[in-house]
Amino acid sequence: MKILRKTLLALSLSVGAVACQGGQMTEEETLVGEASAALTVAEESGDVTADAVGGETATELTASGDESAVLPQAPDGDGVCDLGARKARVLARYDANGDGRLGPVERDALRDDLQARVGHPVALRFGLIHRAHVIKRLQWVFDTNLDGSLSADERTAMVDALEARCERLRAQVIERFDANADGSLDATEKQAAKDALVARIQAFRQQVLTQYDANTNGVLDDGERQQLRSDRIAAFQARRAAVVAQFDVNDDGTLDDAEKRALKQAITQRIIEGRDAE
Ligand SMILES: [Ca+2]
Ligand SMILES: [Ca+2]
Ligand SMILES: [Ca+2]
Ligand SMILES: [Ca+2]
Repeated sequence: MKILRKTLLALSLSVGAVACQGGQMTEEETLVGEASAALTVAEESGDVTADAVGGETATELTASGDESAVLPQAPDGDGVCDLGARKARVLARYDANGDGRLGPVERDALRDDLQARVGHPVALRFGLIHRAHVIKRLQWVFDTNLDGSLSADERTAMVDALEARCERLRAQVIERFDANADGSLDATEKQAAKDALVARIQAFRQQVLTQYDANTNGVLDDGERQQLRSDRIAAFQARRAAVVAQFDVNDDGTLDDAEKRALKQAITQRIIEGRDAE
Protein backbone atom coordinates (compact mmCIF):
# COMPACT_ATOMS: atom_id res chain seq x y z
CA MET A 1 0.00 0.00 0.00
CA LYS A 2 2.77 2.36 0.99
CA ILE A 3 4.82 1.45 -2.06
CA LEU A 4 1.77 1.78 -4.25
CA ARG A 5 1.11 5.27 -2.90
CA LYS A 6 4.69 6.35 -3.60
CA THR A 7 4.59 4.85 -7.08
CA LEU A 8 1.37 6.66 -7.83
CA LEU A 9 2.85 9.89 -6.52
CA ALA A 10 5.97 9.52 -8.64
CA LEU A 11 3.76 8.70 -11.60
CA SER A 12 1.52 11.71 -11.14
CA LEU A 13 4.50 14.02 -10.64
CA SER A 14 6.20 12.65 -13.73
CA VAL A 15 3.24 13.52 -15.93
CA GLY A 16 2.93 16.89 -14.22
CA ALA A 17 -0.51 16.22 -12.84
CA VAL A 18 -1.50 16.70 -9.22
CA ALA A 19 -4.13 14.06 -8.71
CA CYS A 20 -6.43 14.06 -5.73
CA GLN A 21 -7.98 11.06 -3.99
CA GLY A 22 -7.93 7.55 -5.40
CA GLY A 23 -4.99 5.77 -3.76
CA GLN A 24 -2.66 8.59 -2.86
CA MET A 25 -2.85 11.16 -0.12
CA THR A 26 -5.01 14.18 -0.76
CA GLU A 27 -3.75 17.63 0.25
CA GLU A 28 -5.92 17.39 3.35
CA GLU A 29 -4.53 13.98 4.32
CA THR A 30 -0.95 15.15 3.82
CA LEU A 31 -1.51 18.30 5.85
CA VAL A 32 -3.37 16.59 8.70
CA GLY A 33 -0.76 13.82 8.63
CA GLU A 34 2.07 16.32 8.83
CA ALA A 35 0.45 18.21 11.72
CA SER A 36 -0.22 14.94 13.56
CA ALA A 37 3.33 13.68 12.99
CA ALA A 38 4.79 17.00 14.16
CA LEU A 39 2.59 17.13 17.27
CA THR A 40 3.35 13.53 18.17
CA VAL A 41 7.09 14.02 17.95
CA ALA A 42 6.95 17.42 19.66
CA GLU A 43 5.03 15.91 22.55
CA GLU A 44 7.73 13.36 23.18
CA SER A 45 11.24 14.10 24.34
CA GLY A 46 12.37 14.85 20.80
CA ASP A 47 15.13 12.25 21.00
CA VAL A 48 14.11 10.78 17.69
CA THR A 49 15.25 13.89 15.80
CA ALA A 50 18.06 14.90 18.19
CA ASP A 51 20.86 14.21 15.69
CA ALA A 52 19.38 16.84 13.37
CA VAL A 53 21.29 19.28 15.60
CA GLY A 54 24.12 18.40 13.18
CA GLY A 55 22.41 20.62 10.61
CA GLU A 56 21.75 23.57 12.92
CA THR A 57 23.53 26.91 12.90
CA ALA A 58 24.88 28.31 16.17
CA THR A 59 21.82 30.59 16.46
CA GLU A 60 19.37 27.76 15.84
CA LEU A 61 21.20 25.56 18.30
CA THR A 62 20.97 28.23 21.02
CA ALA A 63 17.25 28.70 20.34
CA SER A 64 16.71 24.93 20.58
CA GLY A 65 18.64 24.86 23.87
CA ASP A 66 16.55 27.72 25.25
CA GLU A 67 13.36 25.92 24.40
CA SER A 68 14.38 22.60 25.82
CA ALA A 69 14.96 24.23 29.21
CA VAL A 70 11.28 23.68 29.96
CA LEU A 71 10.10 20.92 32.23
CA PRO A 72 8.22 18.22 30.33
CA GLN A 73 4.49 17.74 30.88
CA ALA A 74 2.30 14.70 30.50
CA PRO A 75 1.05 14.27 26.92
CA ASP A 76 -2.65 14.45 26.13
CA GLY A 77 -2.78 11.02 24.47
CA ASP A 78 -3.39 7.71 26.22
CA GLY A 79 0.22 6.56 26.15
CA VAL A 80 -0.28 4.42 23.06
CA CYS A 81 1.06 5.81 19.81
CA ASP A 82 -1.99 6.28 17.61
CA LEU A 83 -1.47 8.56 14.64
CA GLY A 84 -4.97 7.77 13.38
CA ALA A 85 -6.57 9.04 16.58
CA ARG A 86 -4.31 12.08 16.51
CA LYS A 87 -5.35 12.83 12.94
CA ALA A 88 -8.99 12.60 13.96
CA ARG A 89 -8.37 15.12 16.75
CA VAL A 90 -6.55 17.51 14.41
CA LEU A 91 -9.33 17.17 11.83
CA ALA A 92 -12.04 17.79 14.43
CA ARG A 93 -10.20 20.83 15.74
CA TYR A 94 -9.90 22.56 12.37
CA ASP A 95 -13.16 21.40 10.78
CA ALA A 96 -14.89 24.69 11.66
CA ASN A 97 -18.09 24.05 9.73
CA GLY A 98 -18.32 20.43 10.86
CA ASP A 99 -18.70 18.84 7.44
CA GLY A 100 -16.08 16.21 8.22
CA ARG A 101 -13.43 17.53 5.88
CA LEU A 102 -11.10 20.53 5.69
CA GLY A 103 -11.95 23.08 3.04
CA PRO A 104 -9.37 25.56 1.70
CA VAL A 105 -9.97 28.11 4.48
CA GLU A 106 -9.78 25.45 7.21
CA ARG A 107 -6.63 23.99 5.66
CA ASP A 108 -5.07 27.49 5.67
CA ALA A 109 -5.89 27.88 9.36
CA LEU A 110 -4.17 24.59 10.17
CA ARG A 111 -1.18 25.47 8.00
CA ASP A 112 -0.89 28.88 9.70
CA ASP A 113 -1.03 27.33 13.15
CA LEU A 114 1.63 24.77 12.27
CA GLN A 115 3.80 27.56 10.90
CA ALA A 116 3.20 29.72 13.96
CA ARG A 117 4.23 26.83 16.15
CA VAL A 118 7.59 26.61 14.48
CA GLY A 119 8.05 30.37 14.27
CA HIS A 120 7.07 31.42 17.78
CA PRO A 121 8.54 29.25 20.49
CA VAL A 122 6.58 30.84 23.34
CA ALA A 123 3.15 30.38 21.80
CA LEU A 124 1.21 27.57 23.39
CA ARG A 125 -0.82 26.51 20.41
CA PHE A 126 -2.81 23.30 20.63
CA GLY A 127 -2.59 23.63 24.41
CA LEU A 128 0.52 21.48 24.49
CA ILE A 129 4.01 22.11 25.62
CA HIS A 130 5.78 23.85 22.83
CA ARG A 131 8.74 22.21 21.22
CA ALA A 132 9.17 24.17 18.02
CA HIS A 133 12.75 23.03 17.60
CA VAL A 134 11.65 19.40 17.49
CA ILE A 135 9.19 20.17 14.68
CA LYS A 136 11.84 22.26 12.93
CA ARG A 137 14.31 19.37 13.15
CA LEU A 138 11.71 16.91 11.89
CA GLN A 139 11.06 19.14 8.87
CA TRP A 140 14.80 19.47 8.25
CA VAL A 141 15.24 15.69 8.23
CA PHE A 142 12.63 15.22 5.51
CA ASP A 143 13.72 18.14 3.34
CA THR A 144 15.76 15.73 1.25
CA ASN A 145 16.46 18.08 -1.66
CA LEU A 146 17.69 20.73 0.80
CA ASP A 147 15.61 23.58 -0.63
CA GLY A 148 14.38 24.70 2.78
CA SER A 149 10.79 23.55 2.44
CA LEU A 150 8.81 20.34 2.27
CA SER A 151 7.33 19.29 -1.06
CA ALA A 152 4.29 17.01 -1.26
CA ASP A 153 6.46 13.91 -1.68
CA GLU A 154 8.76 14.96 1.19
CA ARG A 155 5.67 15.42 3.41
CA THR A 156 4.36 12.03 2.35
CA ALA A 157 7.70 10.42 3.21
CA MET A 158 7.58 12.13 6.62
CA VAL A 159 4.06 10.91 7.39
CA ASP A 160 4.90 7.37 6.17
CA ALA A 161 8.01 7.25 8.37
CA LEU A 162 6.15 8.51 11.43
CA GLU A 163 3.33 6.05 10.77
CA ALA A 164 5.82 3.18 10.60
CA ARG A 165 7.39 4.37 13.83
CA CYS A 166 4.04 4.67 15.55
CA GLU A 167 3.08 1.13 14.52
CA ARG A 168 6.37 -0.17 15.90
CA LEU A 169 5.97 1.68 19.22
CA ARG A 170 2.33 0.65 19.45
CA ALA A 171 3.29 -3.00 19.05
CA GLN A 172 5.84 -2.61 21.84
CA VAL A 173 3.29 -1.01 24.17
CA ILE A 174 0.72 -3.71 23.39
CA GLU A 175 3.29 -6.42 24.04
CA ARG A 176 4.10 -4.90 27.39
CA PHE A 177 0.63 -3.96 28.65
CA ASP A 178 -1.68 -6.56 27.12
CA ALA A 179 -2.24 -8.27 30.46
CA ASN A 180 -4.95 -10.66 29.28
CA ALA A 181 -3.02 -11.43 26.07
CA ASP A 182 -5.94 -10.86 23.68
CA GLY A 183 -3.80 -8.83 21.28
CA SER A 184 -5.25 -5.42 22.06
CA LEU A 185 -5.48 -3.00 24.94
CA ASP A 186 -8.76 -2.55 26.77
CA ALA A 187 -9.46 0.53 28.88
CA THR A 188 -7.71 -0.84 31.98
CA GLU A 189 -4.62 -1.89 30.05
CA LYS A 190 -4.50 1.49 28.25
CA GLN A 191 -4.72 3.22 31.60
CA ALA A 192 -1.74 1.18 32.81
CA ALA A 193 0.22 2.22 29.70
CA LYS A 194 -0.67 5.86 30.29
CA ASP A 195 0.20 5.63 34.00
CA ALA A 196 3.62 4.20 33.10
CA LEU A 197 4.24 7.04 30.66
CA VAL A 198 3.17 9.69 33.15
CA ALA A 199 5.39 8.08 35.80
CA ARG A 200 8.33 8.18 33.41
CA ILE A 201 7.77 11.87 32.71
CA GLN A 202 7.35 12.66 36.41
CA ALA A 203 10.59 10.83 37.17
CA PHE A 204 12.37 12.89 34.53
CA ARG A 205 10.89 16.14 35.92
CA GLN A 206 12.02 15.10 39.37
CA GLN A 207 15.49 14.32 38.10
CA VAL A 208 15.74 17.80 36.51
CA LEU A 209 14.47 19.42 39.70
CA THR A 210 16.88 17.46 41.88
CA GLN A 211 19.72 18.72 39.76
CA TYR A 212 18.65 22.34 39.16
CA ASP A 213 16.26 23.43 41.91
CA ALA A 214 19.07 24.78 44.05
CA ASN A 215 16.82 26.53 46.60
CA THR A 216 14.47 23.51 46.70
CA ASN A 217 11.25 25.53 46.33
CA GLY A 218 9.88 23.00 43.82
CA VAL A 219 10.13 25.23 40.74
CA LEU A 220 12.90 26.49 38.53
CA ASP A 221 13.55 30.16 39.22
CA ASP A 222 15.23 32.40 36.66
CA GLY A 223 18.78 31.71 37.76
CA GLU A 224 18.16 27.97 38.01
CA ARG A 225 16.55 27.89 34.57
CA GLN A 226 19.52 29.83 33.21
CA GLN A 227 21.81 27.08 34.44
CA LEU A 228 19.62 24.39 32.86
CA ARG A 229 19.53 26.39 29.62
CA SER A 230 23.29 26.76 29.36
CA ASP A 231 23.79 23.08 30.19
CA ARG A 232 21.29 22.13 27.47
CA ILE A 233 23.07 24.34 24.93
CA ALA A 234 26.42 22.81 25.89
CA ALA A 235 24.94 19.32 25.50
CA PHE A 236 23.56 20.23 22.06
CA GLN A 237 26.95 21.63 21.05
CA ALA A 238 28.67 18.43 22.13
CA ARG A 239 26.11 16.35 20.25
CA ARG A 240 26.48 18.50 17.13
CA ALA A 241 30.27 18.07 17.23
CA ALA A 242 29.85 14.29 17.51
CA VAL A 243 27.30 14.12 14.69
CA VAL A 244 29.40 16.32 12.40
CA ALA A 245 32.49 14.22 13.16
CA GLN A 246 30.56 11.08 12.29
CA PHE A 247 29.17 12.33 8.95
CA ASP A 248 32.01 14.59 7.82
CA VAL A 249 33.38 12.11 5.31
CA ASN A 250 35.83 14.51 3.64
CA ASP A 251 37.05 15.78 7.00
CA ASP A 252 36.69 19.50 6.28
CA GLY A 253 34.95 20.22 9.55
CA THR A 254 31.48 20.92 8.12
CA LEU A 255 28.70 18.95 6.47
CA ASP A 256 28.24 19.56 2.76
CA ASP A 257 25.01 18.67 0.99
CA ALA A 258 25.94 15.04 0.36
CA GLU A 259 26.99 14.58 3.99
CA LYS A 260 23.78 16.24 5.20
CA ARG A 261 21.76 13.88 3.01
CA ALA A 262 23.52 10.90 4.56
CA LEU A 263 22.71 12.26 8.03
CA LYS A 264 19.06 12.83 7.09
CA GLN A 265 18.85 9.31 5.74
CA ALA A 266 20.33 7.84 8.92
CA ILE A 267 17.82 9.75 11.08
CA THR A 268 14.94 8.68 8.83
CA GLN A 269 16.04 5.06 9.09
CA ARG A 270 16.17 5.33 12.86
CA ILE A 271 12.68 6.88 12.94
CA ILE A 272 11.31 3.96 10.91
CA GLU A 273 13.29 1.08 12.37
CA GLY A 274 14.16 2.21 15.87
CA ARG A 275 17.22 3.12 17.80
CA ASP A 276 19.28 0.10 16.83
CA ALA A 277 18.78 0.70 13.12
CA GLU A 278 22.37 1.62 12.31
CA1 LIG B 1 12.42 20.22 0.02
CA1 LIG C 1 -5.82 -6.97 26.23
CA1 LIG D 1 13.89 26.85 42.74
CA1 LIG E 1 32.53 17.75 5.11
